[in-house]
Amino acid sequence: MARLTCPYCYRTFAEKEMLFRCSGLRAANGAFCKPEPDPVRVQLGDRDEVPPVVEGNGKKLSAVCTRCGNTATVQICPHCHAQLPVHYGKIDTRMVAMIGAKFSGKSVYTTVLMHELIHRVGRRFDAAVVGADERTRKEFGSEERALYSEGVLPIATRPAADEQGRQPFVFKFSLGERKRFRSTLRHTVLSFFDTAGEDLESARGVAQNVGYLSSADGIIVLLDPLTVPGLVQTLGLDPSVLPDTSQQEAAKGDTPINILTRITEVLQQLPGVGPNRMIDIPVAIAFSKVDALWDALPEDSLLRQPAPDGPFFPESDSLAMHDYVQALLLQWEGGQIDQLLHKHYRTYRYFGLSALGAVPPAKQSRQARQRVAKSGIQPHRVEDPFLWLLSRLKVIETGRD
Ligand SMILES: Nc1nc2c(ncn2[C@@H]2O[C@H](COP(=O)(O)OP(=O)(O)OP(=O)(O)O)[C@@H](O)[C@H]2O)c(=O)[nH]1
Ligand SMILES: [Mg+2]
Ligand SMILES: [Zn+2]
Ligand SMILES: [Zn+2]
Repeated sequence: MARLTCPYCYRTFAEKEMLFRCSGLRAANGAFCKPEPDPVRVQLGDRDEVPPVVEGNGKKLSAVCTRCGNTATVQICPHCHAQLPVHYGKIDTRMVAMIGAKFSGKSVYTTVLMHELIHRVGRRFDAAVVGADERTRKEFGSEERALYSEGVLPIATRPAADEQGRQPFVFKFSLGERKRFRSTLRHTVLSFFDTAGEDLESARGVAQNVGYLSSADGIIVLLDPLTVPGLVQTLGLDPSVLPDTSQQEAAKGDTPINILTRITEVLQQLPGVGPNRMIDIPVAIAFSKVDALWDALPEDSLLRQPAPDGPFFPESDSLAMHDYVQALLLQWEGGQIDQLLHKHYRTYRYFGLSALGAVPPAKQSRQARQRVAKSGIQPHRVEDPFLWLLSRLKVIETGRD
């Protein structure tokens, strides 16, 4: 039996090791289990009062609480005690990891991508996308509100070491039964971990993400094109129109080739990979913030065209974009990035996207929070890398046209 991977802590376990949480309901004789903080959760920074942990008894979907006699059906991870999505052992889980340099746009991208999946892409595929747990729903809801209703951009994500409690967002993507591309109901659990940029600034920081990267079925690497050496000059972008924060941060931050080199070193340490074997995990190399390049690109540039929106993954459009970005990279930085990817990755593809769709205006003052442009949020091709991974993972069908 294949081992399961917890979408919250990315550790693996056998189905029979799964634990349960007591329902906390009053049993027939009046007994009930009082909620208290769970010491394992407290260590992770979660002090919520919850009913006690119940050991499994061989049955896969329930266990009996020895204290109150109630049947417990809530499955939890044996390592981190997080509540697992319903019938976890029975559904498909795909971990999609996202990683990127500081200031590359990961937090904004996560919020906008999820918003798009829930409100638009879900409908396009006749799929339902929902937060898989209370915390995801609550925290995603407040980040969505900040960005969409209040128009403020997130502050920098704190590094993992600072904050033990930082946990991935977990969503469930459910395709209905009547689809022409799928004949059975199918759930896919998607786990998104928003790394802090600092986590990638040292080999050690990257190594801390190794558990997360090594359990992933697909990886989205987000790269800020404005940090590609030579790009600003080659495109003739006027540096004064670039967002000043981006310039400052980019100067301090890391170049895409350095980031990719470190990620590659981590993935090469996985069992069965080694320095000379190719990495099998599909990797989407997504250039964020392409709106900042639009003015410098011709009107008919592929990076300015919207994506097709049929109920399948548009393979030929995606391949055309891949080739286009590959050619641009050759102009911009002499193809170093492409050489590295070509040498080490069996499956990689380039994407160009913009979560905001417009350059955010400069801040009014040093203390002010940065705001989105007056035109609002107009996402451009944010779902492309994600849909590509889903098509590689056989969750959605690939269109031939
Ligand atoms: N032009 C443009 N700028 C963007 C876009 N998305 C993000 N940005 C800018 O990039 C900044 C950083 O975005 P974040 O999402 O906070 O970046 P991050 O990768 O999470 O950063 P850390 O948490 O510090 O690692 C934002 O404050 C915006 O100024 C986009 O689609 N277009
Ligand atoms: Mg962030
Ligand atoms: Zn109980
Ligand atoms: Zn776990």
